[in-house]
Amino acid sequence: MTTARALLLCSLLSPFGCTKGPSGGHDTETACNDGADNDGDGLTDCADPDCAEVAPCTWPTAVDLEGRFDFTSTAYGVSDCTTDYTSTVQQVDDPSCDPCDRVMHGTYRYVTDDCPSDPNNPRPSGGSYGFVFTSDTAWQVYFLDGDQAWQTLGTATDDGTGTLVFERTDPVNYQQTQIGTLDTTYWFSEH
Ligand SMILES: [Ca+2]
Ligand SMILES: [Ca+2]
Repeated sequence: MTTARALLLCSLLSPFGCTKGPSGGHDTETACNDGADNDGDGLTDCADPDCAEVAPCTWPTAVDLEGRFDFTSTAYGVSDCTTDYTSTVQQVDDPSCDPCDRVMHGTYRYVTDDCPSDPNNPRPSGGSYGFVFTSDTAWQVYFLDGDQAWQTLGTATDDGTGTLVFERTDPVNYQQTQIGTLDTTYWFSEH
């Protein structure tokens, strides 16, 4: 029997046919995220080429992040300021973000920071981000806040160059008066 015919028969008979080897298992990796080597070829989950096209194997495990907080003052005597940081966020095992396909954590390197420091609220040394990979060009982004609660940030969308950009603008209040606006931007790109 030719190989092609054997494969066709195999697929027609599946799941009763197509066993191979002493393990008697499947002939392909049937689940790409169960921690098991389903077809007994020594390659588990994403390490098996059978899973090459299957999420979550196609999802990134490391992403370069640039973050910017850009404060624009509308109050007399209050200056504009900007905080920029970079990070490489890496996949971590964190099931606490319930909807997330993946959680990534990274340490920050501050590039620019001319905003006033607050001794009671020092700059974070790193951060955790959660992602739902809605599509290749849109990700839902979550952020783990200082109280260890996941906050929904919104959608990062492809800017046309493969970098996914998240932007939002929030009012900044001081003693119940708005003193300016804060533009938050994250750029996520392939590591
Ligand atoms: Ca396998
Ligand atoms: Ca598997």
